[in-house]
Amino acid sequence: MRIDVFSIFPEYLAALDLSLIGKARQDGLLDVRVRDLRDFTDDRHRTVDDTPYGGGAGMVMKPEPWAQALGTALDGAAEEGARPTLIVPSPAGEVFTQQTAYELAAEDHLVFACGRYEGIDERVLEWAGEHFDVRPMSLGDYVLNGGEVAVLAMVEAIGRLVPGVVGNPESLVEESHSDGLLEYPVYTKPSQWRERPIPEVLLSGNHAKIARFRRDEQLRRTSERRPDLIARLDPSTLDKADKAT
Ligand code: 6GU
Repeated sequence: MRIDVFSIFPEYLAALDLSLIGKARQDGLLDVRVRDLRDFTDDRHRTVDDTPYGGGAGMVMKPEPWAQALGTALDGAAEEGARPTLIVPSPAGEVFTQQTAYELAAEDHLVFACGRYEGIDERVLEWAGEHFDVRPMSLGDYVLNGGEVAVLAMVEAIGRLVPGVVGNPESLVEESHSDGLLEYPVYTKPSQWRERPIPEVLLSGNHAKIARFRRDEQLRRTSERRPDLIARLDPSTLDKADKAT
């Protein structure tokens, strides 16, 4: 998978050299290209922003550097006529979920356009729609100073779902959100710690009972912490014992 990221703070994206995603890059599974938006300006001051038409606080990102930058993401595109997905991090976007991560992990080419200030001139997104599938995306209902931290989160969530990136794909099956529920609690040695034993069933060797215990804990936790997720569950994913819980 090819991933282009454009930002005026490319140093923020240095974390993509580390850990699982850094390893996937080294292994050739992810082709991540981070570029400085200012390299696509043509004035002495490398200007990327200007004052908003209609007035108001803050600055708006100018269209010309964005058009130059996004044009280079199309240049080396996999095939003629391919439409890469352009993700624009914004608190005004659609909420990014595990479902979104699965969808995007199946794409060949993702492009991230990190806005700063009050955002990017809207005409850039209109123009980009001619060449990209444009998706404004939000991490949740709070405001960050720019898209960079959101891109770190999204690239990690998407990249780990690309086949081969996570060594043991089984670990993707039982994690939070994979089945619409939060993950069950986990324990390791010692079995007794500061007067706290682990739940006895985990020592029983009874795999059916352990599975039932974990499933009940998932349901209990999710109801307590995220009732919104329970309301959105597909009823066909619940078994008889789930409904009794
Ligand atoms: Cl994706 N961008 C910014 N700037 N703020 C956010 C966000 C994204 N998601 C939540 N807040």
